[in-house]
Parts: sequence; C-alpha cells; structure tokens
Amino acid sequence: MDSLTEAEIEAGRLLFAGECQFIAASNSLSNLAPMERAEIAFAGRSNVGKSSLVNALTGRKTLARTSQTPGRTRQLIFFNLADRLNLVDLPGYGYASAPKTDIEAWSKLTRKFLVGRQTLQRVMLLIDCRRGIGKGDRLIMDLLDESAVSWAIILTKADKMKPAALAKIYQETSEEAAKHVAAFPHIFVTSSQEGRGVAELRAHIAALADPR
Ligand SMILES: Nc1nc2c(ncn2[C@@H]2O[C@H](COP(=O)(O)OP(=O)(O)OP(=O)(O)O)[C@@H](O)[C@H]2O)c(=O)[nH]1
Ligand SMILES: [Mg+2]
Repeated sequence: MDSLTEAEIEAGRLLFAGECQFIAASNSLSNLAPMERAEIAFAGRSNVGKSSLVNALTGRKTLARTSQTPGRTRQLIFFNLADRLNLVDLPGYGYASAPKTDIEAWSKLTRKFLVGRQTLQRVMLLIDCRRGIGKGDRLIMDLLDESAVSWAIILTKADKMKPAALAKIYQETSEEAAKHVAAFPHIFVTSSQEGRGVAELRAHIAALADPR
C-alpha cells in the first residue's frame, strides 16, 4: 500500500522473522487449534498458492506443504507465529478429482470455521491473477459478508502476468470487491516465487496481530 510507513514495514518484517511453529492439522471442529490469539486465514481455490504464500511470508520454504497437484492441503493447518498470531492454511475449493464425500467434508468444515471463529481477524482470499474471481470465490465472499467476517483479496502468481494485463484484472477485481460490505478496500498483489508484495502483506498482517 502506498501509505505504508517504514515503521509498519519493519513491524511486519520483525513479526515474520519470529519463530513459527506448527500447532495442529484439523479435520473436524473438535480438533481445531485452541483460540489463543489473533488469527489470519488463507482461503481460495485449490492450487491458487495459499501454502506457497504462507511459506513466502514466513520465509520458510517447506513450512506449509505445497504441490503441483491441486488438493494438497486437506486439513486446516494452524501455525503459531511468535505467540502473537495464528496463520491458518485452509484446504482449497474447486478441486474436482478427490472423492466427493471428502470434498464435502473439507468444505463444510472450512465454512464452519470461517463463520464461527471468534479469533479470526481477517480472511485473505487468494485469487489467481490469470483466472480472476470465480464462482467458488463468490460463494465465499457472500458467506463472509453475511457472517460479518472481514476479508481481503490477494491476487497471486503476479510473476505469470504482464503488467498491462495485471492492471486490467486488478481494476476488475477492485470493482467487484468494492460491492461487498466486509471487503477490505485494498487489493494485494503477490508473487511467492519472486517475493513481490510479501513485505507489504507482512506489514498489513502485523497490524492485526496481538500486541507484544
Ligand atoms: N509462478 C508461480 N507459481 C506459484 C506461485 N505460488 C504458488 N505457485 C505454484 O502453484 C502451485 C500450487 O501452490 P500451492 O501453494 O500448493 O497452492 P494451494 O492454494 O495451497 O493449493 P491447495 O492446498 O490444493 O488448496 C504450486 O505448483 C506452486 O509452486 C507464484 O507466486 N508464482
Ligand atoms: Mg495448500
């Protein structure tokens, strides 16, 4: 964001330089991580780059498991960042080749988590910049609006797109997001591969963490 100060960028860098520990991999409401601190969840279509972004943010290449094959993250994965914030890597939606009953179970759990988690400060909704907002994304956007959960869009894989095309999708995405009551007004643009937008996103997230 243009308005970020050096101090805010530094606060983000410091937080994410802190220790990051795996807490839990949950497959049911009964084994979610305890609500001990502020949380940020990463949601989006399968293969959009959620796990890669968690790794880029924390500077740890293999913290969250990533994959060429969509549907890699099948549980809600909780990480404790410096005892100030939980990062939650969610299973993606729109993944067609898993058994239908499995998909239904993950989506149900993910939806329940998103609407019923008091510690959740913001849902980062990842959108592949080459695809733009899709049907599954719109369902989540509506769900979050209805539940008054604050959410923000991140356009991922910016390294895959030329500047002019990226500017166009940025504009379209901003216009659509602006129609939603619970949407954060700024759209983030990232590349986990090249590190683009990562420092800015760290700063944004650090502002939502518990105080030291
Ligand atoms: N070029 C490029 N590729 C990326 C980027 N981020 C992720 N990818 C690739 O996209 C694929 C999927 O990444 P993941 O991070 O596993 O995606 P995910 O959203 O966690 O997927 P699920 O766990 O299935 O929901 C992998 O092959 C990554 O290497 C990026 O910024 N640029
Ligand atoms: Mg994943």
